[in-house]
Amino acid sequence: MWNGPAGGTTAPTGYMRKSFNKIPFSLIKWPKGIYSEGAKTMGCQERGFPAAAGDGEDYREHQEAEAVLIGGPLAPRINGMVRFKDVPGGVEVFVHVEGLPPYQPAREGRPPVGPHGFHIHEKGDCTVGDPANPFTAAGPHWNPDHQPHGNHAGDFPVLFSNCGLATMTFFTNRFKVAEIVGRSVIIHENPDDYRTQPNGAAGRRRLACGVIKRKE
Ligand SMILES: [Cu+2]
Repeated sequence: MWNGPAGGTTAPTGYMRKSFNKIPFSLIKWPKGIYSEGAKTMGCQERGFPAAAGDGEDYREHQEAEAVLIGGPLAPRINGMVRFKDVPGGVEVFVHVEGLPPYQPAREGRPPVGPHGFHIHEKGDCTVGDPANPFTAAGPHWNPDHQPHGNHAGDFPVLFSNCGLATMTFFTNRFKVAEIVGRSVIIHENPDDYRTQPNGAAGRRRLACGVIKRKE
């Protein structure tokens, strides 16, 4: 539920919800070989991407998962959905979140509110815990290949709030859906700097959490 800006007009929430549910994943048709030269120079072919994207993949094994994001005590108006779909060479991620807090610039040594750090965290546990520092049960960023922060498999682009609404679609070749089921997605209060180690300034306080569940 998105209540609209204070004293403002009501957003067409019903419309957004309805249209969101109807949006299919925009299955990318990877033109064979179109990226192969670039991939060679970038060392991406060891990962089987993208020249060989889809080659040898069994499409019957392609999976989908979903996390319903619920705001915690610091941002109770947040609700949203993240969908994950296996596509050739990786996963397509589709995000729709409403009720994000208004942007506030950093001032007097306090960090800004928004754009919002956004990641997969290790544990699928959205227990609120301490209301002043919620969702710590979700653990750290999911980082299966021990990369520095900024290159964690679970490091996602930040969410920009547009009067509380953020939508985003992106592709990642860092995992398949089967690897993230049972983990969680977290929205943070602050932006991610993508470099503080291990994930210090990755948007400290946690606003919303959702457990990633397989979609049948
Ligand atoms: Cu995070």
